Amino acid sequence: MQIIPDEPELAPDLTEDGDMDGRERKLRDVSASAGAPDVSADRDATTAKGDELAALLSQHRGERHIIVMQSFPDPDSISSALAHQMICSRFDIQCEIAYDGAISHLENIALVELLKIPLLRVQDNDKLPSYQGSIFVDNQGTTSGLTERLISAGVPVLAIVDHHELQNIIEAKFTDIRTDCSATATMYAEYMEGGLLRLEPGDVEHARLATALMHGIRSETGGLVRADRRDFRAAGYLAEYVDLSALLGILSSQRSRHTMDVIHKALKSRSVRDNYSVAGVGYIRYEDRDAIPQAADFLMTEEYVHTAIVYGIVVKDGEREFIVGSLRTRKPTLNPDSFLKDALGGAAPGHYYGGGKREAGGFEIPIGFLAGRHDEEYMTWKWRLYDEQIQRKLWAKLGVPDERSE
Ligand SMILES: [Mn+2]
Repeated sequence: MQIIPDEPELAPDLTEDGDMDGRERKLRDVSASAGAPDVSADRDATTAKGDELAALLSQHRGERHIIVMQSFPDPDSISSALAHQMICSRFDIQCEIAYDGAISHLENIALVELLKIPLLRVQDNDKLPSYQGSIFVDNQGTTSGLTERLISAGVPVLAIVDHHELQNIIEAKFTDIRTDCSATATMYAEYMEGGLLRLEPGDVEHARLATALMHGIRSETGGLVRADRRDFRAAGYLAEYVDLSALLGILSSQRSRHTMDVIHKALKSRSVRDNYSVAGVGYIRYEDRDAIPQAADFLMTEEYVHTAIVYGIVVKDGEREFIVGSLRTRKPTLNPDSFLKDALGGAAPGHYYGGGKREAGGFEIPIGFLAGRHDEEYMTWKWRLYDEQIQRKLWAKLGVPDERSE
């Protein structure tokens, strides 16, 4: 790394004398000159985006909006949605936080229960036309079943705030998509600190929000292990408002028995080659879908493994069936988004089965013609067929000879 000598003292007219801004700017300049990555540009961009979001929200005062999370919401999306909801209430906008799948991860249930976050599970379409706008947080419409339904109901997309790779499925009036950001919760903490919602000590609602966002950032960065400067800054801002006993309660939740069973299946069926661990877990209940990423996380704990992929056939009430898979990687050169798009392809141009962000990705492949529960033998054959096809595609794309048949 190139060491840049200390910059000369800033000319007095560059600092707004005496105030916080002046001091802050000086501090930033010192960190930049020490060769550390310059986060001030990011922060300025965030402030600009925050102002833009505030302008949009003031144009929509008095309205009712729906905040759309992915079908199976994680702590990052739940906490970001809560932040959006609380910011909106300052603009007299009433928001409901919605999803269409299930919350089954016990840690997520604990988050929602302990912090009393009201979530709406949307089943029928009756109420959808009553919303005057939709907001997509921590997703861009690709991982929610509500996207198409809201568009059919004529609800305009007002905003997208996300950190996944650009999906280009929906367009919004306001878009803030930062693929270099570890968590959407970090983005919201930055908006808040920038003035959209200044946290106050002793405010119970603010403590609730700070706790949720802290958990969102922690869980999205592997307990802050993968956090970068921005995440630590955001966490630093939230820290003094966090309800520690609630956070401890969330973190001490255990795994359900169904999740343990799925992890057990993944361990038994995994094949490990060249530091890649790949496992098919067979049929699993819709409610246990969250067990798949947890199993992938678990396979990552085996020595030498840098990438884990776990998938299974998720069955919803015997009606809808689809392959669901999760990818986790520590390999810097493996981009989960492009890897899954290339390996598995898609149903139509631009509509891929999978996608992701840094270090994690997921895929969903509908089982059309072969769907339906029949006798044992049929079910076994169906699983084998899909298992075989996915393994072939993954190993081929990884460039590792598939030696399972040996
Ligand atoms: Mn996220």
